[in-house]
Amino acid sequence: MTRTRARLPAISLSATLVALLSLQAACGPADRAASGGEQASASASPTDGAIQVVARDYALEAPDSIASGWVTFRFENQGKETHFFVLHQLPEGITMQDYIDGAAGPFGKAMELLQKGGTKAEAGKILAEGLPSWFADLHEMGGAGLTAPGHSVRFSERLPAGHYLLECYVKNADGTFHSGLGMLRALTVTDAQAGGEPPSADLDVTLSSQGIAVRGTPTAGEHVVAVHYREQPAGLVGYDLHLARLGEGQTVEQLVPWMDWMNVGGLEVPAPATFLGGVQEMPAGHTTYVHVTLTPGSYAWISELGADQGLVHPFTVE
Ligand SMILES: [Cu+2]
Repeated sequence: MTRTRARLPAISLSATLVALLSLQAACGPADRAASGGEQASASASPTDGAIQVVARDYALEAPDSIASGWVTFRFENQGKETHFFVLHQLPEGITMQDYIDGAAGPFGKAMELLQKGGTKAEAGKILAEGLPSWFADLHEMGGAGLTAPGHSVRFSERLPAGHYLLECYVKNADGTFHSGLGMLRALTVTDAQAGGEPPSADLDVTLSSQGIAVRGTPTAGEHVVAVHYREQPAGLVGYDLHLARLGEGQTVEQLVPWMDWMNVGGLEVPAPATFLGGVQEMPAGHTTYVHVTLTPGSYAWISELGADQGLVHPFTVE
């Protein structure tokens, strides 16, 4: 199990890269995302001071640059599909084009193998041997969890200065990654200090290989959840946290395999739950804060990585 898990992060990242390859093939979207300037920048709301990121089918609207330190995002899904955004921090001197170029060969080969029925472990071996060495210095630095159409999520995280990519790699029913349709965008985090502070939390969630540990009672109403990343497995993608509301006939058993894009139908919309946001992975030792509003019903906290290995926590709100 350990060997399999160690490879999962690298394989999960391939969702990102396959999407980038699609972008490269299309040329237009890659140019647009790289320049950043052609997309309308969402203006910050005067009422809450959060950095606004808007998802549409298929684009991410956000500022071109923001200050570093504790920052608060508000991610709003104005599309008709479920979306998220991850924040990839690029190593010093590495550009979006380097990222695309470095990934093209290995991920193309890995995908080809998977489509022919190869195993995840075999695909992981291709990636481990083929990716450029700087991939080890690529950091996943948070972002918004899965968010259903018409919903939004507010969260705070501490971001260092650097060059980032925002990406949604949820897939359509035909297997097309959203980033391949335009949901990829560059973001610069400057040396200027945002000056924000983390909010006070009344619920705590801790992510580790032991699962999702929750402290506090998720009653109906508004909560601020502190998400602690106690450990992250080796690799480029780690544990994250999404809040799923389960409607009539929807089950955790259906949801778990959906979280893995490499499974048949995995990460393909329509999602088998109504996602109410969450926070993407950050390195071990970080804490992020996410605002949630609960009403009576059935829910689950769930991680994209490791959901089938215990990182799922169903709960009921009375
Ligand atoms: Cu999307």
